[in-house]
Amino acid sequence: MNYSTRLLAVLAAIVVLAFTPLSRLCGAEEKSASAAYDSREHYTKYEYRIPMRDGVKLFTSVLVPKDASRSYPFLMTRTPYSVAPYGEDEYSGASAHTDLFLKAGYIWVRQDVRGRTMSEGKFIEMTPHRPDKKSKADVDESTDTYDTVEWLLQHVPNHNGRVGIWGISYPGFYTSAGIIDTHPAIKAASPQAPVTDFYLNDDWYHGGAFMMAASFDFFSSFKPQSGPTPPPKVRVPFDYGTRDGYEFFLKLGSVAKATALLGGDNTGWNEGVAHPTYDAYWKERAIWRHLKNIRCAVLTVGGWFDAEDLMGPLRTYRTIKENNPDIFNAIVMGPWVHGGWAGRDGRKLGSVDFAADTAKFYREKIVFPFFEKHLKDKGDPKLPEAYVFETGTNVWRQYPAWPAPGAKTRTLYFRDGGALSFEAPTGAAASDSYVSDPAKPVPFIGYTATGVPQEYMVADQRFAATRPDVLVYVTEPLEESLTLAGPVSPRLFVATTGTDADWVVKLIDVYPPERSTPSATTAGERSKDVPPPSITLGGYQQLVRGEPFRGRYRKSFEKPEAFAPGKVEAVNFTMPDVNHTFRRGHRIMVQVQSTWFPLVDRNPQTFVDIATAKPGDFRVATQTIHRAPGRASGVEVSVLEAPQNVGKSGVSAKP
Ligand code: PG9
Repeated sequence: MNYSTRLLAVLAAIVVLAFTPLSRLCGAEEKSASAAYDSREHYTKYEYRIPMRDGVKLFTSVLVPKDASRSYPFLMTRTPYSVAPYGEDEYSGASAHTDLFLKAGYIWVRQDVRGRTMSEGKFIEMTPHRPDKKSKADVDESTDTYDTVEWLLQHVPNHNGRVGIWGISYPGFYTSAGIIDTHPAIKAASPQAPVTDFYLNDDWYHGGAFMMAASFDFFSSFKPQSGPTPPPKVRVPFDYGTRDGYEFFLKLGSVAKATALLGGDNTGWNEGVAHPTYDAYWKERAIWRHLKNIRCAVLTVGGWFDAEDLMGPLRTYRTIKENNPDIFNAIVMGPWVHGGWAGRDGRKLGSVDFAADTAKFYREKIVFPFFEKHLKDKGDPKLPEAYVFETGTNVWRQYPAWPAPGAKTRTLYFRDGGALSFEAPTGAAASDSYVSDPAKPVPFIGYTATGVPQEYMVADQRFAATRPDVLVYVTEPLEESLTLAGPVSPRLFVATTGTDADWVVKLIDVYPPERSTPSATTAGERSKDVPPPSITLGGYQQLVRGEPFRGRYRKSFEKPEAFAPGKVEAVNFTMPDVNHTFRRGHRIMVQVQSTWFPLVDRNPQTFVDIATAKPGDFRVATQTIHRAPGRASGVEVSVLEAPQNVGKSGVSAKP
């Protein structure tokens, strides 16, 4: 997650006015017509240091509407990323994501969480929830939220007694954690891209593999602090000394070397790297295990192309549904990157065009009406339990639950000659092999960049398809469109000449060669590192979903196990859901490889501690994928025969 991504995520989480001039935060930020909206004219800003039950004071900015002729609900976000600018005379411009609310009138609350920026106390990564509280010293995000709400209700005038909470990414985690044992005044919450389990596919580890480039980029700017500390006037991004992240991390060698680059005292990074298995450190931070006793309406939001916290919203919605069946609990999944629903127009990502301003539709027709209904009894958007954007056809779908009811699990099998088919193999033993060399890992993007360019989640995979260390399986052109609506689960039968290996599986939509639609990106729009846009999308291999799995965890994330060289073993894992239609004439492709660099740190392909692996530990290995009866490798998908026709994007007719 590069710095500007996180800033956008924070900005997007601000329902209260961003106090930093928008133009400085995200230059490319859409300048909505209402960006002229002047909060200073309509709101008075106050800053408080609110005492928690253990005495720690949390810095809280509050904007109160000047019009005292009516009362207003609170809308709050709690963040580790600062509520700058500080000072009761410091305001900043609205954004596309906030002006709807600002004009409608809310008491806007933003709080530095415990131990961050101007708040007192000790910051703990993803504060573990304390289910058995015995004294005022037993605090967590649920108690800090409860105490903050109590204080606001008693000290802020003109409120209507109701509170909403939301936030994106880390602020999404604080939203989820804050509604456990919900304060009675909290009537609505929207955890958005909520960090939900750092080890099970949110941010740090995916399939047990370390998401190195993103984590390094994030922690290079998210530093520990001791005591209330104002944010730096100017944030200086980490200097990689090159624009080529692939070269940077290859030269670095092992993850342990990165620790030194971050100063050696970066507790967040150090803790994450020190726990490569799913141990108590991660389990006690897995907030989804405590999403109980929630007594407010919940609208969870996520993006199908969120490189950071895509599993989080899916897991949050599912767990809240299981544990709190009597509340309004809904999920929105759009064609967005991390936080992309907040400030951008949600029309495009890289070369892919979703044919409508999906983020504007979400803001105006989904999240704004959600809070207006539950915090003001104004209107009723009659939201479905699942409001999901179907990529490929580019329409919004409404379902009574997610995954879409009626979806059927089928397996796409790897077949002879690189074929991919719903027909299982019947012939004699067969397999495909490739040589995986950690010194020449498969890049995750086909151009140079540092950090993780967000568009990689839909990028053209042709740069990888031609590599000898990438297996490619592809269907014939589809005679009928095929819609996937649910998880994607690789089912592999593998062997390696090493004693450990990573298995990266990528589900890809191959456009027909004659497709002439121009690419969504134009010269003016692409970021510094995105390649020149393909003038047409003919033959484009769009990544739909891709994830790594570290083979040593095939039996348990708690107890890694070496491979016996040459022994055939099952490697099964599940990738985050998709809702994608492969149109008629397109092909479905699956690529399999054992490196994905530097998105994922390299597996030495020997059974050693990876973070501290030495150059001699990194060995070439031959990886084999079996595809014969009884060892029929493939990918399980959720096929939805007849998705409900909801109409053009943004116009949701009743199904
Ligand atoms: N997903 C980002 C993150 C949170 C916590 C740790 C590491 C990364 C974020 O945008 O907040």
